Amino acid sequence: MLIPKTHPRAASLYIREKLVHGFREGLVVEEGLLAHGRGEMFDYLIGEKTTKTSHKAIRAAARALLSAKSPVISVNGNFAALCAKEIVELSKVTGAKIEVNLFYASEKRKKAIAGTLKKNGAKEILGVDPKFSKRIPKLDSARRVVDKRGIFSADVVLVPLEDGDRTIALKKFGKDVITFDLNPMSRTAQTADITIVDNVIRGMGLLIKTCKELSGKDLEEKKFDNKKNLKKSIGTIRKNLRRMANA
Ligand code: PTJ
Repeated sequence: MLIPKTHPRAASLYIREKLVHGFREGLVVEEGLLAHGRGEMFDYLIGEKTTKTSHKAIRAAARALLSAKSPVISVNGNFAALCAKEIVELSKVTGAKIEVNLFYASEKRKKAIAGTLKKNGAKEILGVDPKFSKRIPKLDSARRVVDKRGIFSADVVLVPLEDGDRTIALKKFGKDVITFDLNPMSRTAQTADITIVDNVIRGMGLLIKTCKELSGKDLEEKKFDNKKNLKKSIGTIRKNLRRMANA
């Protein structure tokens, strides 16, 4: 990587390089590069920083993960390329299982992703052994195939970085869904129980830190209104656009 730290866009160029590296390593599919471009655009619009609204969602997500009975972190190619170390750490802090679940499913890529997570310290990776496959009803994409020890029997699922109909199907199947999505208007963002409108690169570290702070504490239920939070994120984008248009 040849990006000088003083470059005005060093952080976002570094994230892009990480993803391209993941692509060359066989973790990320070509379409994942396009998905990243969508994310970059929304990151620009939210100001390339974790907003107050996102901090609130991160706290709600930490509570939900820590109080879950069987939490699962669902991992796709982009998430593995950007956050392998953090996925493993979050799993250790919360006791969540890690499951590989792909839209563009291939056995080769599943193995590559599982291998990267194991290199980063994961002990067990679900979603790679067809012996345990089950189907989520009312879902057409390859994402419907899940592990019966993981997403199938989970109560809370972290589903980052996807704009699709899986969240609705998971909700109908009785799961609580947490997502990271830079686009507050995506289908996943709009249908999840808790949407963290932040880049996984920034948000995952903060989620881990918050889980560590709350771990072992009394997690009395706190009201979290996702719709209200999403409206605030859209408001931030609107404000930034207005500022840019008037500059
Ligand atoms: O690895 P696979 O086969 O499961 O495929 C994964 C991709 C990402 C290709 C697939 O899930 C996909 O096509 O995603 P979408 O539908 O483009 O949605 C990606 C969503 O994530 C968009 O709403 C983006 O704004 C958002 N996003 C992209 N990069 C980031 C992000 N959100 C948080 N952090 C990011 N770094």
